Amino acid sequence: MSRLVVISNRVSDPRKVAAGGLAVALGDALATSGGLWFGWSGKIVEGGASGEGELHQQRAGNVELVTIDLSREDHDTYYTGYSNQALWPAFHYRLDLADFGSGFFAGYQRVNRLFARKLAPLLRDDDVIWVHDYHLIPLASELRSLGCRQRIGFFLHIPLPPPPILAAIPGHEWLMRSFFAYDLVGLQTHEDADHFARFLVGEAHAERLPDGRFSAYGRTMRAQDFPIGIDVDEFQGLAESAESRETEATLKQQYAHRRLLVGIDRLDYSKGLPRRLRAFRELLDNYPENRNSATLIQIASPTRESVDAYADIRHELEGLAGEINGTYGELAWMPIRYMHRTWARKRLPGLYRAAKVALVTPLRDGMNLVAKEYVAMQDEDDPGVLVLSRFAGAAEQMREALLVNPYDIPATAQTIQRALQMPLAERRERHAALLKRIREYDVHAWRKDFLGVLAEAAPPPPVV
Ligand code: ADQ
Repeated sequence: MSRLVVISNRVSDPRKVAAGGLAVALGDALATSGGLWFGWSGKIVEGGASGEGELHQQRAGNVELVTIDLSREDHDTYYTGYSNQALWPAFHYRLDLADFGSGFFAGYQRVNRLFARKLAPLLRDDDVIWVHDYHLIPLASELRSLGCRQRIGFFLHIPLPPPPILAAIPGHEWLMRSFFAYDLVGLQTHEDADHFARFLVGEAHAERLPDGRFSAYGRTMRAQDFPIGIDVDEFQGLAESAESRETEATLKQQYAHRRLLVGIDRLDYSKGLPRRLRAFRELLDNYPENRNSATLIQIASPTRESVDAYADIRHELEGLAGEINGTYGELAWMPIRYMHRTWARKRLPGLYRAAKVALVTPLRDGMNLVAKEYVAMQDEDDPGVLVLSRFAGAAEQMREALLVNPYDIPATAQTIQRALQMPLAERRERHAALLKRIREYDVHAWRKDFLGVLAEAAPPPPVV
């Protein structure tokens, strides 16, 4: 069996709960075949030489974790700069927020080259290599230029926008060409895969082969959607933890005579949080029976705080939460409980179970695993209702949720009201259909599907 090598910006120890479902799923695959996981260590070396970094190696069972430090300049240009201020906004349809600042692009190339240079000597001829996410799009082409001939797959966790948006990215020709160094490119949704195909044919003049692969720049590559899932069993197991039970019991007692709604996100402008709060305010305005009753717990974890757009969204959100609480709050009831922190993973199931309604209303999202986690955690006999943005990748699979357009605030408020009033029989029916689907295509099925298609996408290289 070939060894699996995973490369992602950050590496997590798959044995730790905090690592989350993806790490567990990749960890499983790595542990089965014996594997290597490579990425940034999380350490920034002030004054370190750019394009250089110390390697650290650590064993976790039969998985080798190899990480590399980054100099301050590399970190600020590759990670904060090109990845999070150029590619992240552009790929989330927010060209207005994208900064293609000088030095970002060169830093991105430099760090991808550094990763390739450090990784290549650790590779075996028959390794299967799986690269994750937008930080590392050019990694395969850097590896190929060092002579690597292994099978290499790539999975994009964020959306892929339509061709005119991609075409606005300076250097997009180079970026798109980089994809052709992979044997397989995985995307979250049909829609993303369709955008990608249109771009490849229309802008990169790729030829679509009869078997569905694309040919350009002297290489062929397969691209298709693999909607990422969660580890339903692992997550349901977490619900048994003391922390989760305690959270559920406390909240159920506190809200015994009220209705609890929940939102859990990273504090990112793509998640649509200000519009969500405005829709909640509209709910209180238009449907007064919710006053003194409906409470939204909104947890927003800090992220990328050195980027201005993130500081702006935090201020906007805090202003709105204060304004809504100031207008409607009573001594014994506050409509919004807003927390700017990361919630312990072990407590999440308890929060999901106590909430009658989950609001997952991003303006654009690759998939959104919170939507799936909420469904996985519901009591099948008395499940809560998922209000889901049609612009989350998850909406393609989760048609039985109440789908909303988050830009339409009155309609969103109306849908939240419908969720709060939904009869038990309808809740059960919708929940059963959703749970069945997220169970069938969980994160393990996703991983096996991707690696299976990668194995077929290109023949193993000849052993010399
Ligand atoms: P994210 O943008 O981070 O991921 P999401 O899929 O919603 O988005 O969340 C990932 C995980 O983080 C979930 O397990 C969730 O429980 C956890 N999480 C989120 N907010 C939290 C909080 N405040 N406290 C504690 N835990 C929190 C990117 C893409 C997504 C895609 C995933 C996976 O942006 O679209 O679904 O990768 O591919």
